[in-house]
Amino acid sequence: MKKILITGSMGQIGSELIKALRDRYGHDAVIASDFRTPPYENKDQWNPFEFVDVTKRETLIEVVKKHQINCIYHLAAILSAVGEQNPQLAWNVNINGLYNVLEVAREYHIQQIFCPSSIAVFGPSTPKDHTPQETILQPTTMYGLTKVSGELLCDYYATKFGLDVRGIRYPGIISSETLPGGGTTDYAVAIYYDAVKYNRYTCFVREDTVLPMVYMPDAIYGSISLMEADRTHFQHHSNFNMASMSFSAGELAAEIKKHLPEFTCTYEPDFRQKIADSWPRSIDDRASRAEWGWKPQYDLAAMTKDMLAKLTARHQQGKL
Ligand code: VAH
Repeated sequence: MKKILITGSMGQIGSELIKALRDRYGHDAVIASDFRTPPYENKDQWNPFEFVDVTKRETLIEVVKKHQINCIYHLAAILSAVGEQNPQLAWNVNINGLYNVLEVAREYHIQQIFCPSSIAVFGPSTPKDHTPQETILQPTTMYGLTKVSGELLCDYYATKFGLDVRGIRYPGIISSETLPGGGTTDYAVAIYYDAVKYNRYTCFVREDTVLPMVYMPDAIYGSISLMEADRTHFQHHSNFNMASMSFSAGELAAEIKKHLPEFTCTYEPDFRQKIADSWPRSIDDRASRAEWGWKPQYDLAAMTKDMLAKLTARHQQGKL
C-alpha cells in the first residue's frame, strides 16, 4: 500500500497535489507536510499533516518512520525570484534539503521519489525555441543552478543506489487554488486574480515576454502519470522536459480581455525581467510524450476560461 509524504505541501503545487493524490490513493495514504503550520480554520483540509523542515534531516526521519512512508513527492523549494534575493537560502533548501530527502530515501528504502526540476535549468546559452531534452545547461540564477545540481544528484542516486527517482522540468505553472510564492512566472497567476478583483494588472515583465507555461491540472496529472509509468523503457529519470503552451504576457492579457472587455494591463518590468529573458520561449518535450505518455489537455483559451470561472466564483463568495 502506498504511503506518500509530500514536502512543501503548502506551496503552489503541493496544495493541489494533496487532493489529487488523496482522491487517487485514499485520504490517509497521503501525509502532508511543511515547515509552516496550516491555517487553523481549514486544518482538516491538510490533516494528516506533519511538521517537516527538509533542511533538518531529523524532522524527515521522524515522519518517515512514524508513517512508514514509501513514496515522497519532494516539493519544498525556493523559487527563482526569492532565490535571487536570498541565494544562500535557496542553496540550503534546494540542495541540502534534496540531499536529506535522497539520503533518507536510501537509508529507509523509500520505493519512489518525485523531485521536480524546472525550465530554469536552461540559460542564455541554451537554444531558445523548442529547447531540446539534451542541451546546454548554464543557468544564470541560483534557483536554476540548484535545479541542474538537483537533477545530477537525483540521477546519481538512481544509478549508484538504485533509487527510483523521477522528475519533470516544469514550465511556469498557472493555478487557481494557491497564489505561488516567489517565482518569475507568478505574473501569469497574479494577472488572473487582479483581473477578477480590480479589472486591471501591472505586469512585472515586458508585454512581449514569451515563456513556456502549463495549467496546474495538467501539471498534476502529468506528475502522477510519470510516477505510475513503467520505468523499464525510461531513457531519462529526473529531468523530463515538459511543454504545454507558450505565450507572451500581452497574449495572456488579450485572452483575459476576451472575457473581461474592460480589463487593462500595464507593463513595468522589474528584476524578474532578467530572469525571464534567460529562459527558453518553447520546449521540446518529445521524450516525455514517448517515454511516459505526456499529453496536456489545456491551451491558453481553455485555461483562461477555467481560471476566470473559478476565481470569479470565489470572489463572489468573498474568498479571493
Ligand atoms: C519560477 N514558477 O518562476 C517557477 C518556475 C519555470 C519557472 O520554475 O521560479
